[in-house]
Amino acid sequence: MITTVGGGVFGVVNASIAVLAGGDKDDKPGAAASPKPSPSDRPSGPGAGEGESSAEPNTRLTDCRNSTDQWNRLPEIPGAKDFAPMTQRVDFADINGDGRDDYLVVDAGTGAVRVWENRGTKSGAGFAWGPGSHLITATTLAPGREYVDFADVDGDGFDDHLVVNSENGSVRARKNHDGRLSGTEWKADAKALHKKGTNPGIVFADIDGDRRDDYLAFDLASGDVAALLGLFDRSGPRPDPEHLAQVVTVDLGEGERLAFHNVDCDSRADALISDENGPLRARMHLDHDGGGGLVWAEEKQIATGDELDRRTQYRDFADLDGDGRADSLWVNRTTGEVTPWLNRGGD
Ligand SMILES: [Ca+2]
Ligand SMILES: [Ca+2]
Ligand SMILES: [Ca+2]
Ligand SMILES: [Ca+2]
Repeated sequence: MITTVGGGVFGVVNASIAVLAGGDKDDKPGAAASPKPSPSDRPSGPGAGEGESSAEPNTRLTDCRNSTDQWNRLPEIPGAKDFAPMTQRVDFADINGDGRDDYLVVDAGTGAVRVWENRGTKSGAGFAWGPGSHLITATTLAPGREYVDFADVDGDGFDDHLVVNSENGSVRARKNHDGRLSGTEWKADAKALHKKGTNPGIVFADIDGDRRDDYLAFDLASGDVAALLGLFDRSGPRPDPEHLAQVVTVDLGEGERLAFHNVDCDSRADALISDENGPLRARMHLDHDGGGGLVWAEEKQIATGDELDRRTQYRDFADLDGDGRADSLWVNRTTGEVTPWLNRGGD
C-alpha cells in the first residue's frame, strides 16, 4: 500500500500522503528499545498463507495492549537482490490474507510486482520470508499518471491490486482471491472528489473501521482530507459510496508527509504526520460525533525518529506482525532494505 501523500514522493508510496521537504536527522520511532540490527532473513515471495480473521468493525483489537516497550526494533529486512531504485519501489501489502503484510517490489514502468511472503517473527528475532515470486509480470500503466497500489477495498482480508490514475482519481481494482488475482477488473471513477483543476493525493485506509479500505483524497493546498467510504464491496464497485467532504484537516509543514494507518487498539485509521527529520506525530481517530463528522484527538508525537537517516531512508508503515496496528518502517531508497519497528504502543 502506498501510504504517504505530500511533496514529491506521492505516487511512489502506499497509504500515506506526504509533503517532502528538507531536514536531516534520523528517524527512530520513539524511545525505542532493543536495537541489535543484525542481518536476518531475506524477503522471498508469497507462499500459501493461512488467513486469520481480523477485527470486527469499530471494535478493539483483540490482542492489542499498550505495553511499555513502545517501539521494538527488529533486525533489518534485506532488500531484494536485484532491486532497481530508479524504477522500483518497496511496498507492503497482505497478499495471502494471513494478517501480516508481505514484502513487495513494484516496478513503476512495467507494473510488475514481486512478492515475498511474510512468515512472521518469533520473540524479537528477525522476520522469516518465503521465496520471491512474481505476483504480476506486467500491467499496462499510463506513464506519469497511473501507478500500482494495494488495499483491501472489499474487506475480505486480502489486499487487492489497484491501478490509480493520479490525474482524474479513477481506480481500476483487481480482486485478490487467496493470494491470486482474478481476471475481473472493477472500475470506479471517484469523480465526487476530483473537481477540475484539483489533483489531490490519493491513499487508501479504513476510516470507519468496517475492514474495507476507503478512498481518501488529500488536498495539499487546504489540508483537507475527503473520503469515499466503501467504494467497492465484494461484488464490485458500489454505485453510491458515502462521500465525506471533510474527514480531517491536517496542516503539513515542509518536509512532512501525511499517512493514514491504524496505530492504536481500535480498528479505525489514524492520521500520521511524519517529519523527514525524524519525529512522527499522530492524530488518533476517536469516533463519529453523531452528526456525520469524525472526532480526532489532538496531535501528539508518537515516535522521535532519532536515528532516521533522511538522506538514505524514508519512513513507511505496514502491519508486519499482524496485530492490527501499523508498524513503522525505515526503507532504504537505494537497496530496498527495511528497518522494522514494531508498534507496541508508541511513545
Ligand atoms: Ca501476509
Ligand atoms: Ca480484498
Ligand atoms: Ca485507530
Ligand atoms: Ca503491527
